[in-house]
Amino acid sequence: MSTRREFLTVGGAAAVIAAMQAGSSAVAQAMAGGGQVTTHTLPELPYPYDALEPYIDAKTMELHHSKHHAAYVKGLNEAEAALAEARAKGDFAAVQALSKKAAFNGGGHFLHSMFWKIMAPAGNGGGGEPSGELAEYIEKDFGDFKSFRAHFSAAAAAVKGSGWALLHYRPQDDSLIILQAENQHKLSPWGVVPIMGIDVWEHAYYLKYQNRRPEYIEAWWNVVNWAAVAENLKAARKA
Ligand code: MN3
Repeated sequence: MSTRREFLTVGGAAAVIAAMQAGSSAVAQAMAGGGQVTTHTLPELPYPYDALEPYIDAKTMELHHSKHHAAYVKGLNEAEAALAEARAKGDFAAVQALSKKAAFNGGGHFLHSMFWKIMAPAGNGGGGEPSGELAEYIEKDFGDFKSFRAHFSAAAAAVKGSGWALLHYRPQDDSLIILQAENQHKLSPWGVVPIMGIDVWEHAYYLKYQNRRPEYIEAWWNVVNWAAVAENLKAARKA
């Protein structure tokens, strides 16, 4: 407790960094006057790096998780700590750049955290078709699974540059919609809850598929964890 109190009295970004380095709890309350700052952490993958072979290669998974996703977590923590520091000082000169940084990295952290969970080894949780409530929603909102899959694949293939195809739950009318995200935070509307997504940044597939993004998308369907997507739908409906 005394260490904690020391952090609280020091204040400023240095104390946040010290708190992070000391491996303190998820919440670093080191900002005197700047409010509580949550520290985000890189989630473990629910399977080994080579588990999605041959559809997604181990090297891609390792780089994607340990480098790319880790960088978004770091960027989000930095942006939020800097925003808290600006708040404490009442100096918002950098607020636009920091807000952009927080949105970009926060989008990256959230989407990747979902992405790992909605995949599973082919034939061992991954692949096949959805069932139950999720299948009923897909039929209601897209006609049938084949049409849904064609629409989702087309959205993924057509993302301009870096981005995602996303399946959202829209609580306003209790429906599922397919949209895209440019980068990791632009193009989808407010109020929807992403329950499934495919990362189509080149870092997600270039080592194995080079410029053949449609081939990666086709392969990806073999590792979709429909049970996890169904869980996401259930949670989104409850919320
Ligand atoms: Mn990515």
